[in-house]
Amino acid sequence: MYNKTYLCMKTTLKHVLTSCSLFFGLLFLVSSCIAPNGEKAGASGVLSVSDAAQRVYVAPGKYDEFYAFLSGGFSGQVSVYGLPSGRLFKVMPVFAVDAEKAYGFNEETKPMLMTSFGFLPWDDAHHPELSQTNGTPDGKYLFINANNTPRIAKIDLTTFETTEIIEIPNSGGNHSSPFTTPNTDYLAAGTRFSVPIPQKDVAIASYAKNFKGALSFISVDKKSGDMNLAFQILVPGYDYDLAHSGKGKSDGWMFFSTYNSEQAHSLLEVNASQKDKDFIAAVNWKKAEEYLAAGKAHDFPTSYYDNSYDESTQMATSKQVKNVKVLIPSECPGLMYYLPTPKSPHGVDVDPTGEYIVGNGKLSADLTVHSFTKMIDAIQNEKYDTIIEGIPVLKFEDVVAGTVSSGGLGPLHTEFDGKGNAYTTFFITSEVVKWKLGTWEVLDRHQVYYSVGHLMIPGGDSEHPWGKYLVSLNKITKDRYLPTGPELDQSAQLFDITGDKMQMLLDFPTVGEPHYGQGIPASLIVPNSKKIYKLEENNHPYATKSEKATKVLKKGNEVHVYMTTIRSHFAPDNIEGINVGDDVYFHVTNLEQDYDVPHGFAVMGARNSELLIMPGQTETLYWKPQTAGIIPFYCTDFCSALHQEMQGYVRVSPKGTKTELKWSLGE
Ligand code: RUQ
Ligand code: CUA
Repeated sequence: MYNKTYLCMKTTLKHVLTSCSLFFGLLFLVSSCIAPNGEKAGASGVLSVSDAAQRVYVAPGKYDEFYAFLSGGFSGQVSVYGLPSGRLFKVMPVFAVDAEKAYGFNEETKPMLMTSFGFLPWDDAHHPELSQTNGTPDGKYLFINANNTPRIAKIDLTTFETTEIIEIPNSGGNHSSPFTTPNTDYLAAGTRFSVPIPQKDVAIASYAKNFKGALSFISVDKKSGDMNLAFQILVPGYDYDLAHSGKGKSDGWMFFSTYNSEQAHSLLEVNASQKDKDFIAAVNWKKAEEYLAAGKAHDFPTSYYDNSYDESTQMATSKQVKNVKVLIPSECPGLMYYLPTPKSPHGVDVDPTGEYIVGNGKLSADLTVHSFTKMIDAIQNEKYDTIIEGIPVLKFEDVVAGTVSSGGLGPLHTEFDGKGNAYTTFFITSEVVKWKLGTWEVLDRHQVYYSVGHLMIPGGDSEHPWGKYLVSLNKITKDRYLPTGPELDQSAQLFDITGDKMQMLLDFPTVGEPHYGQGIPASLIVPNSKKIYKLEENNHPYATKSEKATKVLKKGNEVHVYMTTIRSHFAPDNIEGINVGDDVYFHVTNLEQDYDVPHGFAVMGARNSELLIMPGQTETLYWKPQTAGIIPFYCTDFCSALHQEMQGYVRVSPKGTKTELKWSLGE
């Protein structure tokens, strides 16, 4: 099998090479004869290799048209790609420590990973979500959820740095998160695993009685971007799987999919698949605001962390919050409704007009599409099937707009192209199916390799998709790449969706497990991208702004080294008077004010990572010397022709020895 693949790959390579040379000459015409051009090929969805290669080719020195942000899943991070090239630009550390960037290792960023469970070096990051203005991704922030220990992170897209992480209390498995409203008023965060609220020691078999769900709404400050847990809604103990905001006519509503309305607590693959229908929960968050203003919320004591990174002081700080406002549906009529939806829906996706709410019932072949208009109608006429814990359940026939007989199996997620079409992934049959909103007819289907989870169209979950490309985020890779032992990278596949038929252009490997992704035109990010940190704006308490100001202070066991870097030396580069067991803090300021000139800093034997300090920035490495002797340190980033000379020594004396404290450069 590998032989066959390898042969295949060789042929592909030949084709690519051919197409590259054709690119520059008349031979291009010949190639068009051999293979039909894109439009013609469009009819069958089959594309020649040279045509596909041209469409993803970004010449050296040229930029991609789109940024794509793909979650790292179990890597805990977010990776940044260019489309259509599929080139990887950066891995942004979010929920996992990253030794390359000292994230979670330097003193400045350690507080970002603080939680009510203590410092956590890892999480499972699922769904990136761009901030929106007027229903359109605006390129300001990227949010992402931590699934394991419930949190939401915010990444500032001027610096591509994680600048806030807020913990979500009363939650277990923060999966239906962090989906934004059209003006980023709120991010939704529904709990996947219901738990006792507040937590308590009970029998697991008492699930139905003691376990509850929480739907959280995190507000985002319009000016500062500061996230706050505005309120939670206490709901029946189901699994709240995914969410998407209403938009346009349904602005003001948030939709959550649920499974396990059976309230099973064991062998869910059987026990949570009993009922024919679970629910999509529709929450009227504008109503929630009214109830909040009317003082209807209960104050629940709790404890969670809100960690923020301040770009001015270049420090993260942790704040502990002890209280949360909780609304209870039975006390708040009109707050939320359940829409019966077959069968254990996974994704819930709202079309760009806000009229259609698509339930991706993963155990069914058909997709159920609800109508927002019909839903409002049913609510106004109080046509309820039943009421569960104060939540009216509407009748299926009263809310359903249509069914897509897809012919696929295992629908998971749907995105939109803004031209009246929807695209749904099918895990079991490994395909993307294109269908028409309103008529529900299937227009096209394309095989993917293999077992697709999410898909991403830039802006494809907003009011204004840029419907040019579609990225299929596949779970299983198998024979797509050269083998790399038992573990293979996961694979993304890029499609051109401008024609009637989807056309597959490219495979590219991804980092970790991209669940969801977001895409946005580069033009919305590039103009605001920061190139350096200005030294004069560096308010880090241990910043050293010139070599003259460098020093070493020692008080008892605590040593603070105020150090600077500039091509190609550290100041100071000789330090004496440090003892075994001291608590040494190297505060290193990079004095460079040039784009893309970081310096690194590494100390032999440090139980820590390196530092990688951007121009104008200060970072702190903690070091506890273990043995007496001479310890070298050096710059890890090849910064200049004399980078290898960028090194220094610390003399470590035995505990209790009184070696004179001194530091120097060039003596
Ligand atoms: S969810 S595909 Cu978080 Cu579908 Cu992964
Ligand atoms: Cu600084 Cu290498």
